[in-house]
Amino acid sequence: MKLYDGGRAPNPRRVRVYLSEKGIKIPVEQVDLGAMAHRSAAFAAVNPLMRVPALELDDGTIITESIAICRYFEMLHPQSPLFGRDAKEAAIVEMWQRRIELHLLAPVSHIFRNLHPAMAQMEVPQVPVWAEANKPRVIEFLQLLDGELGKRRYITGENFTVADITGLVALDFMKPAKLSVPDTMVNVRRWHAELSARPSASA
Ligand SMILES: N[C@@H](CCC(=O)N[C@@H](CS)C(=O)NCC(=O)O)C(=O)O
Repeated sequence: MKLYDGGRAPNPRRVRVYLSEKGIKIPVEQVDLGAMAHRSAAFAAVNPLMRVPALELDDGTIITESIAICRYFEMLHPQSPLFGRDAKEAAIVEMWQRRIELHLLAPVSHIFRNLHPAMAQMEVPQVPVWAEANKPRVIEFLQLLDGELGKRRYITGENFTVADITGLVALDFMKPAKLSVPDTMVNVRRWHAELSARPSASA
């Protein structure tokens, strides 16, 4: 088994944080995104979408999509559960994971990719107006999160889950995208501080 990782990029980090939370260690191969190694013929043979992370199993099966990779390990290592403990919790975790992925991680990513000069080679063409259009969407969703996080410790309840991992990675990714959580959003700030204090945050 081998995980194709991608340094500081947010999606591979989701998998690393998940594996760290679970205490799972697997062989890793770094794919140098800065050098565009993910666009090489060799890596395109692994993932034709030319994106990381990707997990290669011993039988040659390739699994891509960060959450699909985490789910694979969750079935093998069900304790402690990060995808919910019963039908209702699993649905709530799925709901928040998707909401955070679609309404926070994705818009932050659009902003970073379409404005940052370092992304000019990867995001072709860069569309600055699309980045700007996403800025208010980030704030709107953070407002929703702030209200929810006033009611409970983690985004799905009293237990840390994979939805919090997507939240941590998305919030951290705001920094290189030159965005910040407004001071007034005390609940998001408290949540971010708590997630950042977990040992897995350094993964
Ligand atoms: N939906 C995929 C997204 C994978 C993805 O977009 N990865 C980025 C790094 S965070 C990438 O490989 N980008 C390379 C590129 O855009 O050329 C997942 O959840 O893993």
